[in-house]
Amino acid sequence: GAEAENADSLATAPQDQRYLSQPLVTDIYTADPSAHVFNGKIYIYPSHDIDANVPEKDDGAHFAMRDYHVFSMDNPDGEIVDHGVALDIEDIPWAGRQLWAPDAAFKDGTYYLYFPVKDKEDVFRIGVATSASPTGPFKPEPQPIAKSYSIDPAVYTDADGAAYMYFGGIWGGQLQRWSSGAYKAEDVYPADDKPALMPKVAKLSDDMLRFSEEVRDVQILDKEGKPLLAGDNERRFFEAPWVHKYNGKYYFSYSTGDTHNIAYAIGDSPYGPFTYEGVLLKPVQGWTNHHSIIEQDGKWYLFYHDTQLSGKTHLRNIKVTELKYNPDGTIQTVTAYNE
Ligand code: FUB
Repeated sequence: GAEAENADSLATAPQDQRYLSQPLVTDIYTADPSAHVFNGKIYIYPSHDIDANVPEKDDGAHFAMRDYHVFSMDNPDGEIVDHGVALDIEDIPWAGRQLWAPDAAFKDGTYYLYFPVKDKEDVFRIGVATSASPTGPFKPEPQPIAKSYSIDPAVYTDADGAAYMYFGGIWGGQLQRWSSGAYKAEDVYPADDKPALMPKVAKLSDDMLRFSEEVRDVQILDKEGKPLLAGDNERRFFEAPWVHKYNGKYYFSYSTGDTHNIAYAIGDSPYGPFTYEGVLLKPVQGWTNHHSIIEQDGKWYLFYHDTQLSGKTHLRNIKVTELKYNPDGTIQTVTAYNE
């Protein structure tokens, strides 16, 4: 209808059958949904998209977000509750601009919110904030996590209690500026026939506030055991890492960015290496594709976003659909559109 066509106003959820799923939230724009089950309930930690009137730029400057809201639901068909502002950029002493895709974790009675934001020198760092409640408000630590850089933190806690942070994003996410180990304000990409820039992983300290070891590369390999190449845009890592475990295997999934897939690779250790397996979510409306995967009551769910409500790449809306596996452990590819 007319409302849905007006890109500047939020429509009430249009039950549009061309879409596999409808937006979960319709009164604000939300993206990059990191979902978790805490105490049997689903909590979602998305980006909160706004129209900040920043002109569209190649490096993503128009994704100029300034706070986070946390959402909860008893199950994916249940009512979604907006718990309001959980963290505001004004309360992060070192933050400059662009509060991007967050994640959350729980340990020993405390909830941790991990978030990427550019510092005052315009360098992306990853921060952490804590709360006694899964919905916040979260209190940020005074400094970014030491030796953190780039974007899109995803924290996976293994069955033995060890927690790992995966992170990184090329292009607007600045990973290509760290090839030397230190930040250089210059984009350096490997040649197309060389190994691609790989996402990063580091084990977290017992207090969940620091890296307890040096940052390592996450190797994503082809079926021959060779690293995916920089020119392999259909398959190589771009941004949005996520890790989950299924039947004893570790699944590393991520966005291929300029080719817009959510791809996945499978390994035997949280550090990898991971062998490329396929695409779990085909491109969605809008440039970005960013997801998370959870299990609740024996069913698996894929949280993702598209731009159904706005038609604009930087004003997204989160969605959820069931995720299904084949008997051999591969994932059935999700197509978000019925047309
Ligand atoms: O939402 C801002 C950025 O866009 C995220 O950090 C990326 O993963 C992409 O979705």
